[in-house]
Amino acid sequence: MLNKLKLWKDKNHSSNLRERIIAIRNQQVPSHVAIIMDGNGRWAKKRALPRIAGHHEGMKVVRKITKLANELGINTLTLYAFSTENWKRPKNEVDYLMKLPEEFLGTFLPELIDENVQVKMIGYKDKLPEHTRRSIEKAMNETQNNTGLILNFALNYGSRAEILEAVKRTVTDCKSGIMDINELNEDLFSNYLMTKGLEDPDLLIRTSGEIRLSNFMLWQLAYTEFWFTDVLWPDFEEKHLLEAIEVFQNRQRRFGGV
Ligand code: V0D
Repeated sequence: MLNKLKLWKDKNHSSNLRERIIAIRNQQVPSHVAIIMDGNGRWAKKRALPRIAGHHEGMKVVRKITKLANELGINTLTLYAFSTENWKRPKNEVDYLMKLPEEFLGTFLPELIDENVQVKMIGYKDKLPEHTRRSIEKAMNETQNNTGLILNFALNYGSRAEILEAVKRTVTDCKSGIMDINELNEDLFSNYLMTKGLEDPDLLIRTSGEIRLSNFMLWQLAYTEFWFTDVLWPDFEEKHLLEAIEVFQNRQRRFGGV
């Protein structure tokens, strides 16, 4: 394409994004958006690249989408980065994935701090390699007093295990008398989940054409709007998040009402 034409198109494209961001911000923005970031392996396969190349590309998209979520005024962005099932993948792939938090934070933590982002995590921390856990904990510590977007990574997370764990601790507290079983309700039970203190998601996005939950936030997604796309996570762009939120806002307008 002619350079001039390409420049014109880029400029036009970004001004289109700016207008959409403003329009979205003028309506009800989903407070908590959760994303199942699927399709990194498929993206790599299509290009005859190793799967880890897809994961690396996906990491860059995380940065882009975090920035946009912050600009949109979203309060919490939960990203499903690694499930309890993902340990079954080849060792070299798992080893590589476990280096991504360090690489991501090594590159982007200063910017996140600059943007007032709080880094959080849900999932079983104890099973993560020491180096992975330490870099995430350092980021959580350094951003804990920030008041902007909560960037919440679901890592080694599985929802049934989370619920079962919560049930066990609830029973323990009932037996010891800390909790009265007759007082136990949905709100009190929620405090036993890993998402304690976080709102339930308003919008769930899953990429890569899979239409299922795969053991993700089963309790928390009870009233959530779902938006699915065939776009693979490494191909996910700003315009896709904007589209998801526009659809969300249209549904709210049509069904939200009284
Ligand atoms: C690979 C697509 C960022 C999904 C995104 C360990 C699969 C890129 C993180 C990250 C992953 C996690 C915690 C944190 C900071 C960054 C990440 C994993 C995979 C699994 F504090 N991207 N990313 N973690 N991928």
